[in-house]
Amino acid sequence: EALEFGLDAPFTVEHHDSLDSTNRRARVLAESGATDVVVVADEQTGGRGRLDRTWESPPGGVYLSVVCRPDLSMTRAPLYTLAASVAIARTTREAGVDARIKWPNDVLAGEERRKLAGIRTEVQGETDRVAWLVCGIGVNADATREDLPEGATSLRAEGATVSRRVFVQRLLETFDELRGNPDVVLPAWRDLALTLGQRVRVETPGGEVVGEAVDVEEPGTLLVDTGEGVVRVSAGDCEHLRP
Ligand code: BT5
Repeated sequence: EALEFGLDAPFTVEHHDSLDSTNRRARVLAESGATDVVVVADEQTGGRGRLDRTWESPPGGVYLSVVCRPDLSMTRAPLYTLAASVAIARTTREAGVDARIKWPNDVLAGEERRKLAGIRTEVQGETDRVAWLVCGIGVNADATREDLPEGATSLRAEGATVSRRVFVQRLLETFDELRGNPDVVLPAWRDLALTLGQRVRVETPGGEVVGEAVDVEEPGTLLVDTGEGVVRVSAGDCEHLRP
């Protein structure tokens, strides 16, 4: 079903009432050569987080996946996750809700810094050339906190007064402006980041890194000052520690 979004961005939107996972559907489209297609669902029955985690996807959320074919090396793909997090945070702030970014892929909202949104980027290609990239975005919208996992929040629970339709529209327009534009994405990310300046513990594939998060650099690498030097972390789970 095609939905009239009246988008000011070059995307074709494919809308579903319910899907197992918009990323899964987007991967099928990507494999068959599609680009600049956005798969949107009102609920997911098998929403995925990073790795093999679950993304709880009750009805009335924003679940979407953007299929892109950027002219990009594989190592730079995390720039798309950064662009998505900036787009989510900006769109949320436009809706009157305080939102900040937690490295690498969370958007937190409200004074309690609860998780409002997450991003799962999947990418396929050769080392020096991305074939396709699927940027999956989940934003809790109409759900109450009781319908969501512990520590989560939604646009509605934070008092936002935006419809899901307008939110998706603005989100996609902002994402389109930012993608592939590292000179804009990185400064915008720094401005919205909650992680920078904090003491963090990052679980990386190579072990744990503890220290102060001092900066982010291309393509999304977190710089952590451990006291014995600066460690560059390109992937992992980050926890903000109390000072
Ligand atoms: C993420 O993973 O945050 C990425 C989420 C991406 C979801 C979108 S929805 C559209 C597209 N289609 C998909 O199938 N996925 C993408 P991660 O950083 O691994 O965080 C996952 C963890 O967040 C879980 O283990 C829970 O602890 C928590 N969580 C699960 N559902 C949540 C929700 N609705 N709101 C807040 N936190 C949640």
